[in-house]
Amino acid sequence: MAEQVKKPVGIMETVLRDAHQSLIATRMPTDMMLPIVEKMDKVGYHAVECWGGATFDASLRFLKEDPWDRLRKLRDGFKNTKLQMLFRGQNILGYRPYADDVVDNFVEKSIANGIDIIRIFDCLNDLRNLQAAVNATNKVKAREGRGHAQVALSYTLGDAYTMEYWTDMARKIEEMGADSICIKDMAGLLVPYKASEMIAAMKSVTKLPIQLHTHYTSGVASMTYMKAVEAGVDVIDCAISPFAMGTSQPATEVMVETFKGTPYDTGYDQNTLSEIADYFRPYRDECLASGLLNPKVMGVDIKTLLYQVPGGMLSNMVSQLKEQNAEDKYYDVLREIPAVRKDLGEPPLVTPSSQIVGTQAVFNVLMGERYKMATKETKAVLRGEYGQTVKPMNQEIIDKVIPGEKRITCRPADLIENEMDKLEAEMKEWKQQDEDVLSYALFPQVATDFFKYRQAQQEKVDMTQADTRNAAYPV
Ligand SMILES: [Mn+2]
Repeated sequence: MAEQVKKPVGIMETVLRDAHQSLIATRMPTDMMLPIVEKMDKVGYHAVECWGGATFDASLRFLKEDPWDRLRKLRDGFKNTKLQMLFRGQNILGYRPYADDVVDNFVEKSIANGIDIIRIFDCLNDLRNLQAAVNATNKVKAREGRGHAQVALSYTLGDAYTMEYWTDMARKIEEMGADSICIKDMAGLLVPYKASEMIAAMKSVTKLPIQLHTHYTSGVASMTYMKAVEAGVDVIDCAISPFAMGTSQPATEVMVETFKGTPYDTGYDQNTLSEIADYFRPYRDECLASGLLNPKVMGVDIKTLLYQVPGGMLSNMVSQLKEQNAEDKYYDVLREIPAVRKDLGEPPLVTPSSQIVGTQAVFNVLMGERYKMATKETKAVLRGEYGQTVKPMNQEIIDKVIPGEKRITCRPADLIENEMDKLEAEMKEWKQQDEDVLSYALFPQVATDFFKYRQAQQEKVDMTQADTRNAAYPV
């Protein structure tokens, strides 16, 4: 091995985004992050992930923090390290498709406030839904030399998802002007030898760097990373040990040690990493003591591999069934999920398709008749409003749920008129910075509540504390 050419693997540290999203419902406050930034900045990480839909939502909703302000503070602290965010394609950080002018503006402001790398994904892997965000990033890059568009493929299993499918997508991503590719395995479904095969196949058709993202949920993640690195993957997503494993990512220190002395050696200093772990460990203990971190999510959930359903989706489903006093229907719903997924064109299960498929499956079982009731979102998927699925949707279900309705075959956002002016007009009484319009665009009610709270704080009025209702965010 010593004679092999050196090819250090990069690590993206997820503790400031996905790790706390996966383990403690995205509740890490900015004040917890800032004291360790200077040390983290010394490691030499490929990037630090620090922003995304759930962090944005939870900041406004539960922590009563301005997510833009968090980003600016992190940017101030990270002098050498690239900052990365997760972006839901045309849905931005929200749950519905937005007009291109909102996508454009959001990308502009994200980079202006400190983001370097934007990881853009679509819940249907419909690349048309990613093009506007990629173009917007490239526009900033051409102008300012900063900004990197990473297109993420949501990894999933199913008849349609052959090696030809993945290599074909890799080619198309290169053609659409992206800077790198991510394989985003939300549920930990990618097993080690499959990862070897997939990375090698993708590397044979594209020159773009490839980054792998997975979760430890099913227990295979570190083996998957090892095989992927051997097959040539460029970057892996890891979390510092106190916030690693379980539904989070493999531990950073473990991966660093694994590749030490090999051609893939990261060169990171274990002492620095150890100091970072020391910083986060008491916070982990605190989260365990308060119940925010449930030891249940730290184990291996083999059901993930058996049912191919992301962990977060299972827990949502259990709470929906509980509300209806129908917990005995758990296995009926588990069987119904793949059936609904097939009806809807076999999409990957990731926000928001995971919620749409899961909720419809619960309805189908509880109503005693499939699609007796369809959710607004199921109807929208069937109409094509979320984009094109890799397989055709079930015509019988289309005829039953949206009889005679017109379906969309173009890029959905082509039908959405620019909306920035309208959004600004709706919220202008609260606007203190341009970014506020974007917060409002994504989460109108939550952002408005935050603006009221902020104003009350500024006027020193004592307002009711943040809503602490538990919410789970699929990752
Ligand atoms: Mn994730």
